Amino acid sequence: MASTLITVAPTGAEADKAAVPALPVTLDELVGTAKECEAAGAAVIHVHIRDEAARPTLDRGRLTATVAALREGTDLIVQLSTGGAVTDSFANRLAVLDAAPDACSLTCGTVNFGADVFSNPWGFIKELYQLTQERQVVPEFELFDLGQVATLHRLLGEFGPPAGGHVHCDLVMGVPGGMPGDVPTLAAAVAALPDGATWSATGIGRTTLPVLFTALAAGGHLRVGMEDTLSFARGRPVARNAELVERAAELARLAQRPPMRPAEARAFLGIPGRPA
Ligand code: KMH
Ligand code: ZN
Repeated sequence: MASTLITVAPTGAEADKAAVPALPVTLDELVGTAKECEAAGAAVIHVHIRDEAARPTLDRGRLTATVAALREGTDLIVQLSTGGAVTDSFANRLAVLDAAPDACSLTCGTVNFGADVFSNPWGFIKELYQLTQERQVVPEFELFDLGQVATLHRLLGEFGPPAGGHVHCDLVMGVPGGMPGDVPTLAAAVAALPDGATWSATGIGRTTLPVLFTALAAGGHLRVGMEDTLSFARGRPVARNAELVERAAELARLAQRPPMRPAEARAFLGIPGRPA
């Protein structure tokens, strides 16, 4: 039976800990969340970290310690964000790979991001991609808009396949400024992906559930977490990341595509197993 890859994105760079106390921002909170989410059915964790004041940071020492702690405490595939916050420099975003994660995000173009701009010019994309190939870090191609799918084709055409040899994408839908989180847009994006690529989808904010149901129906995989939504239901804030994973896992089981476990996910994504 086919299974469903569930990624949890527990923190993000945007939500404010003071306003959202359930957001995991310390290393202990992150590892605790990761354990609960693994038990609930996640196989990948998409990681943004915070500093001692709960502000987003790309501090190399903290990133390295985070990768080590997540590996120690879980079997999850550790995917570091190279998107960071909209204020992060390209140099710091490239340096994320120094923390030697299993995987990283790689966004395929610039997008309006609410009142901000999430900047990913071609020069940065190709430098980051070549670095992932050199370091053998498996990229997940984050696609916020249909034009970014064209850039993904260009990237693969010019620089060849990614580390691990398999192309896996994440459709990030419903960002104010990116593609909407609806059925026709998801269908169009999936139809435009490179042959052989697999994909997950996540819907930001109120597009979370429509995108989740559409992705399952279309044979895709799922990303959920407090990076993408802070509401479990209308008027009911998310209490724990794990409840979003539990809901995704339950729906995946109902669709007869149960959650993929981390070892299976490693084989699926082309990520080597951990040394014993
Ligand atoms: N925080 C956003 C500006 C990624 O992680 O690669 C970018 C983002 C994408 O979250
Ligand atoms: Zn992210």
